[in-house]
Amino acid sequence: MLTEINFDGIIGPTHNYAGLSRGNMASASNAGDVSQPRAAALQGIDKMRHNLALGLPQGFFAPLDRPDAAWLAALATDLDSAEAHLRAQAWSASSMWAANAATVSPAPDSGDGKCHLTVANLVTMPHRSHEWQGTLAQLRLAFAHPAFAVHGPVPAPFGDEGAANHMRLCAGHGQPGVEIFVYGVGGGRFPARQHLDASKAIARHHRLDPERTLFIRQSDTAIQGGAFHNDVVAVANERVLFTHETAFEDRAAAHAQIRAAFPEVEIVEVPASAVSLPDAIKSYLFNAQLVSLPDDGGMGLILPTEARETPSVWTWLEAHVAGNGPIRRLFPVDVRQSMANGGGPACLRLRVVADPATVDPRFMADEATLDRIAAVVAAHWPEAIAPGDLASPALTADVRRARAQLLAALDLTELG
Ligand code: SUG
Repeated sequence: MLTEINFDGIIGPTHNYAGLSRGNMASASNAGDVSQPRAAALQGIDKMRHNLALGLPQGFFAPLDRPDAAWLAALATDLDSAEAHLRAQAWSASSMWAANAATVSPAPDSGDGKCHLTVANLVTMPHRSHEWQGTLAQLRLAFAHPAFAVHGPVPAPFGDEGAANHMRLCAGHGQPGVEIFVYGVGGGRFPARQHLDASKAIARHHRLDPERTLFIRQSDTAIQGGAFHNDVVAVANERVLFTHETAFEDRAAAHAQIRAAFPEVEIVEVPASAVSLPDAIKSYLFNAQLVSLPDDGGMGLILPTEARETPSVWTWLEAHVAGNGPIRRLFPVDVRQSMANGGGPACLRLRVVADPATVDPRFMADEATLDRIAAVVAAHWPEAIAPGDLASPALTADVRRARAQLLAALDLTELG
């Protein structure tokens, strides 16, 4: 049975605030703060527990090997002598944001009946440009079954940031869908990270039907306002598109294209007059997991607690729920450590529609597995990392040991 599985990135022991992502307001404004890797990872695990308790299938990816000594070696330097900015880029735990791991096209959308995954090249940001090798190794392991086709990255310079700029509309997850690729056009103060040529290459690799594939331009207003990925201003689930008024460059044309390709769509648009773009970005209202609830057939929104603390956002949401909109329930979750780097609940997960029996079971979560992960985190993840700590050989040894303990606990040492 095809079902939606959310794979969350386990937040790695090197989680820190280095201000590496230009155009990402949270990353920039928290640069230099002291991070709390242990609390961060436990927050992520609690989110997974929350979603499991709702009856939603849950998987995970392991953190990558950081600091990335091989990447520094390719730059003819090492952890001791690297310039501070390169050292920070080698240390980043940014693979936690699994929405940027890959673009996924479920089997019913593809000409060959396989579920296709293309690992994201993430070339726009140096600290993320060396994620794809470790991510690809993991995708090849998790999705080794012939039900899947896993592709390498689109070549540079065509920036690809994975599922964060991709939405799917469908009658049910296992039904054929319409896939929407959202791209940006560069030239502004902040970079457009998703290139149209990358999105089109992925659609070809995934053998998508051109009639059911849309390419829509993200608005410059959104990008320059700090929405560095489309999933900061829009999210889709089944027949519902939940979006901010300013998400698309040509709003009317985008909505018309979507309605023409998928007439059953329900577009739930939040007007800028009700929630300003800065409030939407600060609260991460749209960086929520819009999920179909197994119990009652309605939809729920798993959103950051920051959304509840932003009056315009909470007022709009409560009115929507009271007014019988398609979002029936609101579930605030605390992922503050990730939020402070610009990663909300939706950034932390990659959606894969598949039969769970075809996924390597070592990547599937249940309560017992999450207990095991939490025990390793509690015992081995650093409590705090200050910017100056990245030069410490002792901390480097600690974080390497921490990840090795986790891989051993998950029987995933081959990712070593
Ligand atoms: O790529 N932050 C990430 C956040 C990614 C959010 N993902 C989605 N929207 N899907 C990014 O900007 C900050 C790291 C630092 O500054 O240390 C960072 O990489």
